[in-house]
Amino acid sequence: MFNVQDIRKDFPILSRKVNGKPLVYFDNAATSQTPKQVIDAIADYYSNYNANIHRGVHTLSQEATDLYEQSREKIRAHFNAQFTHEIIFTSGTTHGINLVANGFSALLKKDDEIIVSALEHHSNIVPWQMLCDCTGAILKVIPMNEEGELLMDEFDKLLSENTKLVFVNHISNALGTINPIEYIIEKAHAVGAAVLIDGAQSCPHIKPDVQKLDVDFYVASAHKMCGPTGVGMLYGKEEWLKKLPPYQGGGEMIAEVTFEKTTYADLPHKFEAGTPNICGGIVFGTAIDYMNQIGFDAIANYENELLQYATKKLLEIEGLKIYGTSKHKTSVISFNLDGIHPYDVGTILDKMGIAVRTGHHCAQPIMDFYKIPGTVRASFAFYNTKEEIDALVEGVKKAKMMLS
Ligand code: C6P
Repeated sequence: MFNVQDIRKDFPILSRKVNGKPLVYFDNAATSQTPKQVIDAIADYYSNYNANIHRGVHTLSQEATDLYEQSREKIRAHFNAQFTHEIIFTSGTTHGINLVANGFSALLKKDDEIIVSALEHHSNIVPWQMLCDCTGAILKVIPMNEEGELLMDEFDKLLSENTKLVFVNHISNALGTINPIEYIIEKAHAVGAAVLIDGAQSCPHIKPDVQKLDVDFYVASAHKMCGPTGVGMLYGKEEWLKKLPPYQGGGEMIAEVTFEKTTYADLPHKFEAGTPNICGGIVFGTAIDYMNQIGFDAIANYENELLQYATKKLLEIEGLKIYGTSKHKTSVISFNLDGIHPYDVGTILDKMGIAVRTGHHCAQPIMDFYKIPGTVRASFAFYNTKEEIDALVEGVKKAKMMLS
């Protein structure tokens, strides 16, 4: 049974005060909060297992290696990858995307085409621009409508035999739109293009099945799903990971090194040069266990309730406009008050203990589309409550009064 008050007891930070007021944390799309199960697992690792992995014959090193590899298997099971070696530990979504982009620099040629969408985070735009700069490939963009939805008719028109790669986020961080990735993957594959899905914003709400999706690459960050910062995962189909060259050279990713020639380690180690975030990798698995124990269906249902409630309440405020009004969206509300800068609203909300994000949310093209400098973004997680939304609504009303 989903009981939000019981769940809140798992998150120590939710009982602290900010500026003398109870913290209302609505910046979950930036990073989620950490349950004590994960905090305890971090302490347990450093108290009992801390050692470098894949290197030592000593017991600590072997135990840490086992925990790390068990976590990789947990991640495989969660995303339903076929093989554990298709899961690469990264430092986060950005790292995963750059790893793939770098790999494709060896496979693309001039005038090959790459498609991204108008809803992308900068980390799913800039690496592809850099890739185009060095290969002569061409970047094309799926446009969006006022509701913040991608135009699939336009996507169909962009596809051709020149399309080699398609990169789209599963859920927009700035607007919350859930993109039709099943359609995108099917159509891209029909012209022989590979697809990378940026799951940074979907993984806190949805349990993706990479085999069912038949996606080529899927990336995520642990810190958006109750885990720590500095760790994430890249799923890649075995055939693609074998084709891509390594991203970084160093320890761990080699089979044999001489000054004449180096051979590379098998997957997944080929892409994991250097000492990784060992503790982070291990407790990523703990965070996934925690979320699965609550259940992704229960999470999605409850967050949708929060989204509907907050949307209705916020729209009762005159002069408030919500950006991103697709029927298919997660618990993100991006909004502005008529004639008031989002930064000012965010600053006043902070004085009331309410944490929201303001600005372009690393998605400047979306703000350009709406011709605004940015928005106030409230993003809800399964540990938030309707009472907290009431506090937000009161806070926004107060901000409006003070700033009008
Ligand atoms: N978005 C937000 O406030 P990293 O920083 O590598 O963990 O994730 C980057 C990233 C990539 N794609 C999407 C869709 C994202 O939302 C993010 C991170 C945060 O919206 C911080 S900018």
